[in-house]
Amino acid sequence: MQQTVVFSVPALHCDGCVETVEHALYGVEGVTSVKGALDSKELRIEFDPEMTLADGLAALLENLGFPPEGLG
Ligand SMILES: [Cu+2]
Repeated sequence: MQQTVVFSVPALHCDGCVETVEHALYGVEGVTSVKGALDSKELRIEFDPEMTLADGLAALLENLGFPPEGLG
């Protein structure tokens, strides 16, 4: 099974930011696709919900300094 979550991440300012979060998220077991969009400041993540959860992905982003908006 596959689940998609789209986070609004205002701290995504440049390609370097996108690369940082993509690299970190691809390191999470269960994450199969990460797409960051600078224009909309959105991060679309596809993952296997049996291996990881959206809450955990949000926490990881927060720890990286890219907190998703409208959560917690
Ligand atoms: Cu940046």
